[in-house]
Amino acid sequence: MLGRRDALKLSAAGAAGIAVPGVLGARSLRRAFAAGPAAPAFTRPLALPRVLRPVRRTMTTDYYEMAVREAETEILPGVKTRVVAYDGSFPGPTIRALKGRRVVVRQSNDLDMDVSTHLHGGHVSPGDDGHPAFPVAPGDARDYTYPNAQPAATLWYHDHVHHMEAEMVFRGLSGLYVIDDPMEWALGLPNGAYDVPIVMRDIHLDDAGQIVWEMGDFQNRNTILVNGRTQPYFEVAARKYRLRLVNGSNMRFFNLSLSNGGDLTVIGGDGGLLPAPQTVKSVQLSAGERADVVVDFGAYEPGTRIVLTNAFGTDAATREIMRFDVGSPVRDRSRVPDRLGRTLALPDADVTRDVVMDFNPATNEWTMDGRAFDMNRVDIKIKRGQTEIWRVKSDSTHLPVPHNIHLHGTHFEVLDRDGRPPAPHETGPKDTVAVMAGSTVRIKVRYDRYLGRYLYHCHLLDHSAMGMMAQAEIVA
Ligand SMILES: [Cu+2]
Repeated sequence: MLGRRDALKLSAAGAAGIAVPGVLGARSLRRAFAAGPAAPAFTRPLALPRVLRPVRRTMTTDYYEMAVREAETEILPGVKTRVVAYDGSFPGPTIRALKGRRVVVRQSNDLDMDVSTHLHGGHVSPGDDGHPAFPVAPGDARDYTYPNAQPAATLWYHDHVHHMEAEMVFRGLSGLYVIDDPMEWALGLPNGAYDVPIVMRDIHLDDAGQIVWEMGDFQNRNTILVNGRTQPYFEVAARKYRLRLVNGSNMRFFNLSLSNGGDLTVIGGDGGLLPAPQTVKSVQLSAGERADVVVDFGAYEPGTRIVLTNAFGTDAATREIMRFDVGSPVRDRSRVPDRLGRTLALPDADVTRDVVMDFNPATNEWTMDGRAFDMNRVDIKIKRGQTEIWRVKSDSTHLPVPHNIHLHGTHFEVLDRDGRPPAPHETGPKDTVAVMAGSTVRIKVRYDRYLGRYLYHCHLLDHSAMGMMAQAEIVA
């Protein structure tokens, strides 16, 4: 947490045009800014992103097409907000893939600038990973091939174009990508209409309801959206639901709980199902992280209203994310078995390396191991199949702010955080993990698929766009 002096320092940095970092709990700083336009809470129903239909199916492959273009959406009731959107949808359309069945997405670019689409959490070849070295030029298109040879999981796709990813994601370029698995269906978890995406993000709107983009402008992003709308309500039957919680913010961390103190049963994390369900009272998600939770609304009386609460919020608009309105009981045959997925079960590590995330006050750049990103530079070479332990440290000497780390191309195990065990939602395969100011998270990593270059970076996108990114080359 920041003290007042730190907040003042950050305030000065902001005035000087420096990328102001995302700050948890900087209440004194936040109060200095006026809130944006607001809609009354819980007046509109939860919107569900539309599910994209394949344009063609073969024995092995589902083919999709979408265009990146400008569009208008109704974030606030009755107000048209200009966004940049996949296929004109905000958030982008959902792709539901099947494990073991290939997906090819043709992304065409109707903007007047480059784009590059990354499937976050997907195990895909370096050429299909949305690396900024392979952008799609205006008027062009690119086919991205996703093998889906990985466990069922809640993934998301978003823009990763060089230096502009933070702005483009902020303006709307992200969407859900869910890998389903018939083996998972056999577990009996809530599915169909009871499997619901909850994609949360913050945004800064001006008085006319238009997006205000400024790098590092965390303290003004005080409007929270769920599936693209402010503070929706969701009428649920009195039964179990699977909620796919996704933090699609650029920088904001959420600490989520139910306002009635009810249980959240975490069943999955970034990389798919946890080994076993974990019943908790709260789940903390940094930008880019996901957690699948089951909530049994059958435990509550019809008519009960439960707010999904963010303990990191500083006012009603940032604390009260959405509301569940419990309706009548319905037959519920779903269950949460005691055993779900698997750990990566990686062997003992061959190599240990340190990764240090820091800020360089001389250049105003965010750095990984003292350097800002250069896409023509390989920062580390890793032998394919080798198990490594990374000690990832958020160095708080220059700016005491939280970061996280996201690895492209593989999953990792979270070993510990400052010597303490990982949080319940961190007990399965992960691709993104929070690294709080001054703390060190140890992860165990193995790249065992493709050779080539993969990014690793802070997923506070205003940080990665300002240098906090590096690349590993996987070698034979
Ligand atoms: Cu960061």
